[in-house]
Amino acid sequence: MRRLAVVHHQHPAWVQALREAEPRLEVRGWHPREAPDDAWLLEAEGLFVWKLPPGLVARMPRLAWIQNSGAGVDHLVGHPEIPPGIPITRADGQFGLWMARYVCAHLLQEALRLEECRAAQEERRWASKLVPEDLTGQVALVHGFGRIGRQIGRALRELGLEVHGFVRTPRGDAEFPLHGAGDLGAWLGRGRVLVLCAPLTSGTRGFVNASLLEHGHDRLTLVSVGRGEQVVVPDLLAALDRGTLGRAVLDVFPREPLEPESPLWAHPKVVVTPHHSGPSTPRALVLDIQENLRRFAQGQPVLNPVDRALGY
Ligand code: OXD
Repeated sequence: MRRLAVVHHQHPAWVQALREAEPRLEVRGWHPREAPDDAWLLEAEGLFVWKLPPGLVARMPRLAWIQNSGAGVDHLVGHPEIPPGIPITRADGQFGLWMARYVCAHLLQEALRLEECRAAQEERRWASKLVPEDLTGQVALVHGFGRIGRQIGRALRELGLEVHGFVRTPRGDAEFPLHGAGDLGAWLGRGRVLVLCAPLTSGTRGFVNASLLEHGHDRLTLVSVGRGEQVVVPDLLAALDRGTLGRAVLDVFPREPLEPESPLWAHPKVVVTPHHSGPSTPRALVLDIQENLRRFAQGQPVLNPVDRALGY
């Protein structure tokens, strides 16, 4: 039986889901702060992990596969302790639907003027002038168009928006126009909403900065669900204050939890949520990696390892 070590702050739930998904594996789990059983780890060939504790990989001489417990692998791809030949796989299948709901919920809250309706209700005021905004034909710009971005794009299209995807390498697509990420600035002026859901790489770190945001306008809403490090926070605040950005809905931050003294908390045009747009549920995530669990149990190479040079 091949061994899969689970090192995760919620290891009992993951161990149970992984054992159920692939009974041919021997699965054991530890909290990242707990000392694992070194003798058992010596023979383990697989590792299921979120934040990699320092020194762990060195205790696993037979390690042949790392499965990330989420979509973003930015914390793993450049990790100096992981030898180059070890395949790293990610799991993003469950997040698209959650994140699509998140993006649509925040956009609809604005368009339907729900906060103003609630305020009017509290004053027992019949606010007949609170006309909802028509989103039909308005432009949604989705930066990052893998499985997650596409699902967000589909949901926005169902709401009536015209969706454009922005990707590292522009390509033809049967469903949506896809542009190079470098063209995003030229599109910002037309955008009603800009969704950030690309992986964090050297190319996306800090790319939402003053020079991009100067192309925006005061009715543009930015929704960030990928990685906080893609947004330069002082530049974002300056854009909101200057009116080249209308509102920012932020689920991810350069440092998490967001520090109490951050100006983002109190800014009237910022919505802060606690990195909850794509919750990981063991059952759904394990379904997404079922085939690789099967292959690993049978000693076959896993499918779709991330490209560590590209960073995703
Ligand atoms: C992920 C996350 O990358 O939860 O999966 O942020």
